[in-house]
Amino acid sequence: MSDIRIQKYKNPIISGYNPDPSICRVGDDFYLVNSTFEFYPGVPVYHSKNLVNWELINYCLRDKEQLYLDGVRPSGGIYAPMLCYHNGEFFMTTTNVSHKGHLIVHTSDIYGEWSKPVWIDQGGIDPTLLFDGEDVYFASTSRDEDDRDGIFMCKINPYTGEKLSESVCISHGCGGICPEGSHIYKLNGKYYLLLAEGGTEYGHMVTMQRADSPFGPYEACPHNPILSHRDNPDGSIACTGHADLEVDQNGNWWLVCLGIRPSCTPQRGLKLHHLGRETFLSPVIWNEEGWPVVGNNGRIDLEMEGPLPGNQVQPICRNFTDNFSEEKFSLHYNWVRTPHMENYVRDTAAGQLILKGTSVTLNDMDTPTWVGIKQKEFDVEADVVVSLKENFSDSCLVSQDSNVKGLNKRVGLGTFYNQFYHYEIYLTREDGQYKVCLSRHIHDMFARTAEKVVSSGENIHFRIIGNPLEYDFWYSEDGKYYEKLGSGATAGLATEGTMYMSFTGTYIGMFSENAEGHFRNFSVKINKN
Ligand code: 6LW
Repeated sequence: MSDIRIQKYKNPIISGYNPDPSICRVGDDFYLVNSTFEFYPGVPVYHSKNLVNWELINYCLRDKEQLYLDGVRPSGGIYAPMLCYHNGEFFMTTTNVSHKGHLIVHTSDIYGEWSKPVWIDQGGIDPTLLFDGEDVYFASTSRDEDDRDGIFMCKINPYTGEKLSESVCISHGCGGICPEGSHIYKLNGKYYLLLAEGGTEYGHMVTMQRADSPFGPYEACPHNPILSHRDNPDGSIACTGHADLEVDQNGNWWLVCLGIRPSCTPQRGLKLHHLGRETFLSPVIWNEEGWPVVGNNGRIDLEMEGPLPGNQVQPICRNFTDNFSEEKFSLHYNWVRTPHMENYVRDTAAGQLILKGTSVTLNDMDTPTWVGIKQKEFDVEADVVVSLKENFSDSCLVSQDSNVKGLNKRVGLGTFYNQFYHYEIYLTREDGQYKVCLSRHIHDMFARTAEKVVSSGENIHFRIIGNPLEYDFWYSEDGKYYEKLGSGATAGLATEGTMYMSFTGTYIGMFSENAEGHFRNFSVKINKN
């Protein structure tokens, strides 16, 4: 047994858009999964030995049968997952709210391919599994005959998805709206039901119940909610909820949950976030009455300490660089819906990424030629060198709308939340001139807000400098002298402001539309503030 040291660590443990975490342990290895919605691949798998240093090692869902995303609306697709391990196999269940609902995949190699999906005929979202002797229980949210939200459960065959019992309501929660995110644990002969309630916004909370049978009746923890920041509106963390529990190899308990870091200071009186809902960690102790106590009496902080398992916590570096010398894309790259990979060429000899744009743009509910990484901190500096190669004549690029002429042929770098919320600096050519431009899409407004003529379409350096409140867009023709083209408020990409309920976070990515873009030396560095 490793000597157990109380170590300090920083939250979030997995930063950027990584919501709805579920964790499981095998020996002294921890694995964690998150939701992915309309982004590809589906359901990232992270690995850690100490619960603080996490490595992205795989995705559960890749092929079309596992992950159908064609035409999926923003924040549709893959909702909350659950990961567990039983008798040498990993099982992951989640919901594709845009295609057939709840699915289960399994594998004996978490670094390898996952099985074809089986589908479960039960409503709602937020599925979870409990292996209990010969029985496998499947629970999710759903609605009863009075249209009341609740947690419903049935027995299933996890390999076929066959229901082996009727779905019955086991809980309506502990009084909060939207009881969801259920996980069931068998401890000391009792069944513990962990829920998210209050909705994933600023009223979010985690509740606990327990019963002698998995089907209840459940009694509520006397100090519910066991975790919430709903009464702490000006804190540096908010919206904590949607949790999962795991015990480490030393017998110490831990909770992972989602939370947000508001991008606006309390003085601004606004509560906005654009990095997405992130994954946080807290130590848990069980009191004498057999109920869990999370963190600092139900609150967590950006800096915490606990008897972390495994090795010494290592410094965390969240910088990302890609000189395109490797054949494969890093696992940190994501795409919007299922990509047409023939439009993405890693030209390792020339150290460049060729993005073959099509007529699909960042504004479309489709698959643009775009690839990005999650923005992991507020203070970032993103850089790339771009060349515009034209494979269309000017004549076919007359824009449908004369005042956005030239938006058609675009290659560039941007901050992307979804098709209605994105800012980008890009290169175009119109009327025989090369221009660098800044365009911004917020709600139903999409416009070019700045432009400058440049001498060529070759090797233009783009730079985005982000801070909690603003993105500044810079360009250079020689890589030495940079000129600021314009700015965009991070508030324009905040989850709270989206005109349709959304659950994701901001990416920094490269794109091409109606032209071919050649990209070199892409990097996103965290600026120490
Ligand atoms: C998730 C559910 C939720 O499935 O949001 O608001 C969904 N609550 O727990 C997407 O994260």
